[in-house]
Formats: sequence, structure tokens, C-alpha cells
Amino acid sequence: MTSLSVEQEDAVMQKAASKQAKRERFEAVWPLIRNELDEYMASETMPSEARAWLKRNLDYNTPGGKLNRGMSVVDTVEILAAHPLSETEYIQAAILGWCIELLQAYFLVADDMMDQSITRRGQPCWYKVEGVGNIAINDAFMLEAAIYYLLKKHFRSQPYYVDLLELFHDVTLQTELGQLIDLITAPEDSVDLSKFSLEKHHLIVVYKTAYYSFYLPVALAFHFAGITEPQAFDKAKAILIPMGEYFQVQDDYLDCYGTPEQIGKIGTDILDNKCSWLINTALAIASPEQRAVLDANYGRKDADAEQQVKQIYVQLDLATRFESYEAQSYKQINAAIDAVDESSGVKRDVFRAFLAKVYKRTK
Ligand code: GPP
Ligand code: MG
Ligand code: MG
Ligand code: MG
Repeated sequence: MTSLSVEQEDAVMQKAASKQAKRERFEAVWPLIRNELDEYMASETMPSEARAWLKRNLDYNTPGGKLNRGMSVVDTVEILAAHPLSETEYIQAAILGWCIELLQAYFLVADDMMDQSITRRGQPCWYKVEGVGNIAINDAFMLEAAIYYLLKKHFRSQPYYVDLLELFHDVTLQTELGQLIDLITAPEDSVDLSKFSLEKHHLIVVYKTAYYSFYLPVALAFHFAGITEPQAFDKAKAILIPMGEYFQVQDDYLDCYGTPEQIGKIGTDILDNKCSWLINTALAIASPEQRAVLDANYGRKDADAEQQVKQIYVQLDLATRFESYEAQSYKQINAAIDAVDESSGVKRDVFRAFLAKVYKRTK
């Protein structure tokens, strides 16, 4: 291992401290939001059990993740403003950021039920918590409704209010389309690997992940910063959608190769018959014998069958294939960022900062 100089070590420590401080500042806005929602409940004369339930739902499911999406709204606004934000500006931008985290919470509570997952962010999935069960369906709806309550409360008088609403609605529909293809490509009762392909995978991940996780934070920040040119949004989309695809390939990879301690969840893609990047990459290079093992074992709700599939992945050295995919994607995305014309008010650093958050992530 190469050792760092004292100055380099100081720089690394400072960067980590500033990252932590940024996170804490963003997290400090959460209680304000939760209290506003609670006050709304009180104003509607909701009983104390209902108020306590919503509060617990919000706290259990919204903070506690990586917060990349939410914090990217604030980071993008800061880069575009090129000056330190006032406290009021910061809180407004952070509220938009928390609205994405609420959208993410809504999706995850529902996705974990659909994927029959067990843990999320190092704790039981919400529907698995004692006394919750199917109430989690209504809880997911409430997490979504909270977004529109907050947008109305804080942005109703802004000229871009309708743009914000449209963006959340459009991106939600796109994510649901992606989730639909993800689910119907992975039926529980009939495993047919010939239905999978990398093209199908591309479509699934762009819709189920890239729009809400990558395009949405930057597009919200553009509206907040007063950027209106359609070309700016198109350019952002052209860079952020491939970045989101790369991010979901990492998610697929970590589902199998990340430890639950690292990723906070137990992978279910092989058991769930998912059209993941790993199985598609394996199918493209497997020998007839290896293919027969995959056909016989993929998508069976059985730990031994799952191990058989994982052994084929090791034989095919998918970990090395992933490393080359990662290096190639990183190069292509960076080349696209370098080619950005900054004249429409878009800044390359917006994309660089976002890519730096996810490149070579292990959780
Ligand atoms: C990630 O898929 C995609 C989502 C969480 C979007 C869900 C969309 C809905 C409309 C509910 P994933 O299942 O691979 O995520 P994870 O690995 O985190 O469970
Ligand atoms: Mg899923
Ligand atoms: Mg899932
Ligand atoms: Mg996954």
C-alpha cells in the first residue's frame, strides 16, 4: 500500500470532516419537516396514536440512507449559485432534497414488499416490523402524499411550482413503469432465462432507478436556480441517465457481492428471478453446461440453488467483468461531462460532484 504524506493525510481528514458536516446540516432540516407534518395531523384533529404512527413511519423510513439524492439537490444549487446560500435558501433547497428522500422512502417501503426483502439500511424492512405488515402499503402512500403537502406549503407561490409538481409526477410514473417491467420480467412461478437480455436490463434500470435517483435531483435544482432552457434539462438528462444506469448496475453487483453489513440489506435478486446485470452478463458467456446449471437453479426460492448460481458467477469471474464495466462507464460519463457547453448556465461540476458520490461505491 502506498503511504500518504502528512499533508495528504490532512487533506483526506478535512474532506471527510466537511462531508460529515454537510450531512449533519442536511439532517438538521429533517426534524422541521417531520414536525410540520405532525402539526398538520394535529390541525386535522388526528388522534395521538395516528400522529405517533406517522411520525414513526417517517423516521423509520426517510433518514438513515446515504442521502445522496437529497443532498445532491443542495449541492447542485450551491454549485449553480456560486455563492454560499443564505440560511433561508439553504432550508428551501434542503426541503426539496428531503422531498426526494420521501419519494425514495415511498418506493423502498413498497419495493421491499414486492421483492420480499428482509432488511433495509441495517434494520428489518418496514413491513417486517411487528405490528406493521400490510399497513405498510398505506404508509408508503402517506410518504408520497407528504411530498405534495411540503411542496404546496413551501413552493406554492413560486413561478416554478407547477414545474416541480410535473417533475415529481412524471418521474414517479417513469419509476413505476420501470418497476412494472422489473416485476413482470421476474415471475415467481415460471423461470425462463431466455426472456432476459442486456437490452431489457437497460430499459428496466433506466426507468426504475435513473430518472428519480439522478435526473430528478438535478432537474429540481435547475428549477430552484432559475434555469429554464429546455436544452439545459436535455443535456442534464443525457449525462445523468447513463450515470443512473451505472449506479443500478452497481446495485445489482452489490446485491450478490456486497456484505449485508456493507449494504444494509440482504440480496434477493437470484431468489427473486431478477433480470439483473450479473445474470445477463453470465448468460452471454456461459458454456452449455454452465447454462444448464443456471436454468436449473436461478429464481428458485432455495438457498442451495442460490449458491449454485453464485458458483457459476465465480467460475465466470463476473467480479472482474464488473470492474471493467465500471472503468469503461466512468470513462464514458467523464467524456460526456467534459463535452458540456456551459453557456446555458449548466456547470460541469454539477455532474462531476454527483459522479464522485457514486464512483466505486461499496454501499
Ligand atoms: C431499485 O430496485 C428500484 C426501486 C427501489 C424503485 C421501486 C419503484 C417502485 C415504484 C416501488 P431494487 O429492488 O434493485 O432495489 P433494492 O436492491 O434497494 O431493493
Ligand atoms: Mg425491486
Ligand atoms: Mg428491491
Ligand atoms: Mg437491488
